[in-house]
Amino acid sequence: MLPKRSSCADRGGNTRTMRRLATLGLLAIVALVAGACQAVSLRSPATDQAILISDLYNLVFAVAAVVFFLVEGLIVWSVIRYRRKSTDRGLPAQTHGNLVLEIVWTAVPMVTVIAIFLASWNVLNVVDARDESVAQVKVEVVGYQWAWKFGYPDAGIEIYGTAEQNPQLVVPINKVVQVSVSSQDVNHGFYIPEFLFQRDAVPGRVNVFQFTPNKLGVFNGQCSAFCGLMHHAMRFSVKVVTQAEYDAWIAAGGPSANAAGVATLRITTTPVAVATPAIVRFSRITM
Ligand SMILES: [Cu+2]
Repeated sequence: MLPKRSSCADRGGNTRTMRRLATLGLLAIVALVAGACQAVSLRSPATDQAILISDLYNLVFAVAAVVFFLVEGLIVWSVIRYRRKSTDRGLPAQTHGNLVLEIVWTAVPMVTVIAIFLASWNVLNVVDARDESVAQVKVEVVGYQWAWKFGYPDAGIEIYGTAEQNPQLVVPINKVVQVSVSSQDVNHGFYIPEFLFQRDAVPGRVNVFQFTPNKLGVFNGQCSAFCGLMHHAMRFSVKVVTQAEYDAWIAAGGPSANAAGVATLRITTTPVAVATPAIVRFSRITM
């Protein structure tokens, strides 16, 4: 029969267990914060509007992190500080109500939520704001199963993508670009992660938005609405170039027939009929 452990040994064991739990908790918090920071910084904003959205994300994340550590810290502190000891008999002294505490934990969340609401409202208004008179490039985007059409009405250029050859939108840096997005069949979603922006492409409706790219480079986009079996093929990209490069691109009539990745794109001024494969044709269910 094993000898019974003394209460001193019990306390020593409890202390070691608490220390191990505290260490594990600390490691978990560090891993969580590191992972969250990486997730937040995965996409660096590439438009003026995206910077505002990114700042809003970071603000909300910072507030959420403070609330998390405050609440979890108080819970852990209470559990450790007021845990039952071997010498305890019965319940501790009970406290009912604390006016100051109740005012604080009502007012602080209220002020926090109102501040986040006002910041979000401000960013939403800026991102959704559009003024046709300041648009320096106008683009028409049409989604169809399973690609995109990009049109430059002022230059008479239309680019039709296919599921195999994803189209590329070319825009100049630091210029206000106005996009009119619609669909010719089902709902699609025009989404560019680095722009931190998505807008629905809806049949029979034209959604208009503006953005100002502020980084040179190629930014990949993807249809964000599940629109059928080949939804995954609805990719595209946005190439941000200098004004001189953009002017040369427009003067050349759009993508070069010899350029890699656009060789099979059709450049035309008349819409093409887009065939829908039988395998992805859906019929309406009527009762
Ligand atoms: Cu789609």
